[in-house]
Amino acid sequence: MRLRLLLLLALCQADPAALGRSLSLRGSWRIRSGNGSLELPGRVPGCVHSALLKRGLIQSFDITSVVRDVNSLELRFQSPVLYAAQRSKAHTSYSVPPDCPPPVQRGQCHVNFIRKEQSSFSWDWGPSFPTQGIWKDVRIEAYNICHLNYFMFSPVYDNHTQEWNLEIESSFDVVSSKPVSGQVIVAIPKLQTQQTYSIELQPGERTVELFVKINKNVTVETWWPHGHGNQTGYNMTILFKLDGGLSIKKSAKVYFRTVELIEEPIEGSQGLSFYFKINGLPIFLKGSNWIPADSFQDRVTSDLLWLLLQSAVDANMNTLRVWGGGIYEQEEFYRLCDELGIMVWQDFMFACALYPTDRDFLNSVRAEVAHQVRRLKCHPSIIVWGGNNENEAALMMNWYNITPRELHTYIKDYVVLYVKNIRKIVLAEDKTRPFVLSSPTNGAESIKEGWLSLNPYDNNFGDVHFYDYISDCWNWKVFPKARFVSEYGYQSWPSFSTLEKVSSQEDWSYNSKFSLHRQHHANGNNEMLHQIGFHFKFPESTDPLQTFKDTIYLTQVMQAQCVKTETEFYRRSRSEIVDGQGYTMGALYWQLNDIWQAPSWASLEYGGKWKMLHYFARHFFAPLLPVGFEDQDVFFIYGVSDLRSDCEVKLTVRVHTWSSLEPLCSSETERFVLKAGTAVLLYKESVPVFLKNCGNCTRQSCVVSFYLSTDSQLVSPANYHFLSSLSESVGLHKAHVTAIISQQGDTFAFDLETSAVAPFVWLDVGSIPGRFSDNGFLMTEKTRTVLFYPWKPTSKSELEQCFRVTSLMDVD
Ligand code: BMA
Repeated sequence: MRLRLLLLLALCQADPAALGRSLSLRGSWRIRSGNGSLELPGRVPGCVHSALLKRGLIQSFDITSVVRDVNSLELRFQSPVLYAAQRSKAHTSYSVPPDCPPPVQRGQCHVNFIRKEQSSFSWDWGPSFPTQGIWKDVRIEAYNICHLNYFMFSPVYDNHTQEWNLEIESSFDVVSSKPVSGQVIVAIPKLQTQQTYSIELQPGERTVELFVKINKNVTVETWWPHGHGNQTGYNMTILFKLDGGLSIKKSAKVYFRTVELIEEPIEGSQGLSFYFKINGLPIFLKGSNWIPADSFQDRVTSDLLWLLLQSAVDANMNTLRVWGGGIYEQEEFYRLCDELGIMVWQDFMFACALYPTDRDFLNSVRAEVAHQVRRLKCHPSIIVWGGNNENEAALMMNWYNITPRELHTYIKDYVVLYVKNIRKIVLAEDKTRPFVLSSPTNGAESIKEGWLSLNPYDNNFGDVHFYDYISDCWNWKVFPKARFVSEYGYQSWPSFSTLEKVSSQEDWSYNSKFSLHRQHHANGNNEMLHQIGFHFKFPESTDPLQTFKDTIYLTQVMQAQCVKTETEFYRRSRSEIVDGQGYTMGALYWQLNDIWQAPSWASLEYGGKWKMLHYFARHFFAPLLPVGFEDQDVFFIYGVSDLRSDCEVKLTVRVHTWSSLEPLCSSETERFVLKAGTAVLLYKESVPVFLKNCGNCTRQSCVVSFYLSTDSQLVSPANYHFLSSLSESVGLHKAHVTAIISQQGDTFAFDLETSAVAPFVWLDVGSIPGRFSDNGFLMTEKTRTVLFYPWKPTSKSELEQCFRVTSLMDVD
């Protein structure tokens, strides 16, 4: 069919002066087919397809005429690697870096030219598996009146009337040639809310918007993040009763909560705050960053997602950032986050690259963004949308050596993609949560500077990412006293039982081909040794396999201790401004989970086994935590509370000598009130005075431990502070730790006994799935009971067979 575009020019109405310059031809046109069989309205800019679509004359694919009794469906896939290369080659006007990942990643090139999981072409923690195939559910839908394409809802709180409302949008494809009318009944029984609406759907794509007022005589219980309250949700049903006896029923869970991102001036500090309020309450975001759970998404089961997300909650996390180099996760992921109270910082999938903005690319992105926002916006867990990962930083810190002359082209592309398209679509589709353009970003300040800041890592604005593998991580002074730290971390190796499954004997050394091959971060293996070298002795066993296992253990000890020091610094910075910096309200370490068996920043190994860091996270993210640190020979303890109410506690400080299981000194404060949502100084003492008052202590021979308690009960984890590097410690003996295992219902008790003080006691049951109640701990008492929670049925004898214990002095 030949089509003609007709413009009805109202020349007589145009400004005559304008005729001499230029006259815009934008606006309403008419489209007529060559043979005149069809005529319809169109728009410029626009295209014939969008005009036909708008009129309902074409739909995504109508297969009515080709369907037979038996059908064969053939889908052809082009190599994503070749496709990306072709698209990059076709982009002749200028290059869009980076072309290829660093060689150490052994990956594929030009991933920024294809809308597919960016890390599937390799990453610094992952392999290159550029998958292709139908990786999500696919179906044929048959309908002859209309079809419900999207069903979306947003609870909205009316500050003025102090009432909850629910905005429901239902988008239909009406294929009937006549209007379809009927009734919609919305019911939320627990909230004693039921409303009926009459609707009429014209042919074509139609959206019905309903506004439901929640019965104000019933108290609506809000959804709270984990650690702050319940995750109450309400069952809702919607019934569309339409002409022709068609009825469509939908049910969903509705959760009510508000979210605000607060960026406002702070007294005594330059810049702006950057923190989230949920239901009006400021909340410190604690957690980590989520990457795809497998290279092959079809292997990601509900069970695996549950295991990983439950592990996040068990480690006292309340937030995960779905990082922009991965995928928009499956429905089950967000459903679990809703139910577990995990807040989600949801990136759009753009990471560590510049991106093209040609028409095809933008069209694809627009469809992607609109679809994801519609699909996901009903989830209370998602509290913020993020435009991309590190692309503001990539441009402004000039990662790709762009000359000043070329910069404006890339800045223009950045603004087109993230501001004029993604941001615009998100704000139009969803008014119930904030949108930040990038991570890290300076937030409002970046916007003020023209959407990109000169230094997106500014501690006084927005969020920062911070990595430093060179400085000693026990020195908190190297960490940024920023408003919000959304990425930071250190690598470690996964446990031997995890590696063993994908390697063989010749691979089991730190410098084997295998070890180098699996390390995708340049110099990563050396950086781990460098950090270990600051505080620990290297393994010197004559047995090479033992040396490998000891090195793995030390990388995990180092990582756990580094991330602990850093996280505790951020948590104790929530209530103070020091030298103009502070009010830190978020700590999300890099990264929660692993995509394969390899060294990485993760705290959960591929398959879900907890690394030592994850056990540490359970402590350093605890709602009540005493944090110890030193500054110029003075020892401080801060009390950090994430609780919603004040609590009355006392602080106990103990000093142990490495050589004895009896504490040397112990002191206790009076009971005091630790205010809700604060970090305050509880204790301050000069180290020499402190040591002098406690027998013959020296920095090398003693260690300090401390905890918060009420009269009868420990209310915080027991924390500790090392007064010297452990490689310089005096008096530590090799500890002989034994365990008696007994079954107690679904769990197993490990009754431990040690012959000496033992740092970093690591209990390992190899590949038996499950986790301990605690692990990697400092054992200063003779006995201790630890529970093992199996994830699959196991037995006492199986556990006894696999059980190994390692503590620091075993490494020699
Ligand atoms: C950050 C992330 C990832 C990366 C990690 C570790 O920059 O955004 O790109 O894997 O650091 O290098």
